[in-house]
Amino acid sequence: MPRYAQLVMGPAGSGKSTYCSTMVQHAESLNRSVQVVNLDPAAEYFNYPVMADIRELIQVDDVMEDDTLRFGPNGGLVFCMEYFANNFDWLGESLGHVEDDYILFDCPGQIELYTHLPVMRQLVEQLQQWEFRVCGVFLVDSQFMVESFKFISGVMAALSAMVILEIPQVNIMTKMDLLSPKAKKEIEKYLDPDMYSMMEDNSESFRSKKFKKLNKAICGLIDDYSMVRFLPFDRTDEEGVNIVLQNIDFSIQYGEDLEVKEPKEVDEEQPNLNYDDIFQDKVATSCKAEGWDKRKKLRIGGCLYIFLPSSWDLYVSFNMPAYHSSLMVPETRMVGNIALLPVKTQFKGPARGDGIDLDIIDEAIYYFKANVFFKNYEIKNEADRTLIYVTLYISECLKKLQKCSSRSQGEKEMYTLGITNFPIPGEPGFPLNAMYAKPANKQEDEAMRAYLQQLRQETGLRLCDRVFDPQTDKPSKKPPGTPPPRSAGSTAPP
Ligand SMILES: Nc1nc2c(ncn2[C@@H]2O[C@H](COP(=O)(O)OP(=O)(O)OP(=O)(O)O)[C@@H](O)[C@H]2O)c(=O)[nH]1
Ligand SMILES: [Mg+2]
Repeated sequence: MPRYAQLVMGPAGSGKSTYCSTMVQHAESLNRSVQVVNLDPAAEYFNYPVMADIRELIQVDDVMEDDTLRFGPNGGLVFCMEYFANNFDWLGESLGHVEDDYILFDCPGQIELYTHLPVMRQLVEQLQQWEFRVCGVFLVDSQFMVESFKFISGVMAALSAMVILEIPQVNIMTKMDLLSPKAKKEIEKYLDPDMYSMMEDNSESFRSKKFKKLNKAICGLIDDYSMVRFLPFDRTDEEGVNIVLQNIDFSIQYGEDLEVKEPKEVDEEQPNLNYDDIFQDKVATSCKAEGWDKRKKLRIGGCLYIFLPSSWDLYVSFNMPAYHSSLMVPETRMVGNIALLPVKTQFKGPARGDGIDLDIIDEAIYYFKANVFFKNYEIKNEADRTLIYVTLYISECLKKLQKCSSRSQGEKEMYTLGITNFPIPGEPGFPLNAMYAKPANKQEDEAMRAYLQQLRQETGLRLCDRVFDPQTDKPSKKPPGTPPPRSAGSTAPP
């Protein structure tokens, strides 16, 4: 069984230790066990129980007081970390070997560790030998990121760690709770940055014209390869903390065995079963057994169910026919076996379709109520796969939106969810791998990610239009989509 680790990195004071204690508390609330190892030999205070502490091996103060070494604080720390790299046995003994364990490593803040010193890379390799799947979590303080040139240097620091460590990395902007409402609005554009337009908008804030070309080249490189994105982290916002944890879990495939269950075929031989009871019962017992906080999808004997918040009243009859997309035409582009259908949207991505009347998101919203609870949905063409993806995503959005008290809060939630790094077909966390083909190559991988993100962002925005009452700004609680009054099996929306 694999083991899981987060390497919590970032500049001094960026909030690494606070992040670790917030994550431990959050994991406890989910009934999950997450433990922390302090790897900062200069740490004076942290607010979490440690399973191991590097200061038992070596401390910066002792090194600085040593008359033969004569190090200052920074040199002393580097010495400690090198000593640590030569004594990984100490860590191995402290960690022991527990299957399925999940450990956060609270690292020191010296930036040299993530730019050119080999110790963090050696640590990663050692952890991998001990069967850990390691995710880098790079923290930057949001208060220092609200200006373009500071942002670019923050991005470069994060990139440097990515390049050195060569592991999945999730970048996080911390201390979001400290930003003023104006700064919060401002920072949104830095989370998933469009570097070219940032460069244009802020050209006067770059101090020297001399470096304009260089800055432009760096911005272009970052933008072209979508190399750095940030997730916001507000320690007071439980939902936001959960999004961060989910992103990291996806990147190290934590819980891949927990996602979709295939219980025994029960319904075929027993035609008079009460499906409602089976569904409720299965959801309740599975959620409890796995310590899940949700659960959204569940398979029972070949049927896919999506669990929704009860307040949305989205239950539809078990025998409701499934509705199919009418948008498949012969020249439709594909990514994997998903139709890359054009979408009416302002979000960037490969499928901006201007002037089209009805798009796949319209269809998915329209048929949502009917399709969300379907039996044996038969995929008739590649556009149906796009439809199913959007349908599943709508159910995720509704769970979030029902907790939002205003449209602006809803839009914010939808933005964050839209840019979340969900797994794509072929990756272990993707729930419908049996029906979806993984991308054939790197280009297709990039196109698929970009398309699915574009779909998510536009879907979230359109749901806000439907969910929030323009008069009261409150959720209207009307479910999106109503099954059209037509005969079973009909496929085209009006
Ligand atoms: N309001 C607020 N304060 C935070 C947050 N995260 C950290 N802080 C504060 O920022 C300071 C530094 O936080 P730490 O968690 O110690 O940062 P660190 O990255 O571990 O620092 P070093 O280990 O010294 O590099 C402390 O005073 C924290 O209370 C946050 O999300 N919100
Ligand atoms: Mg710390």
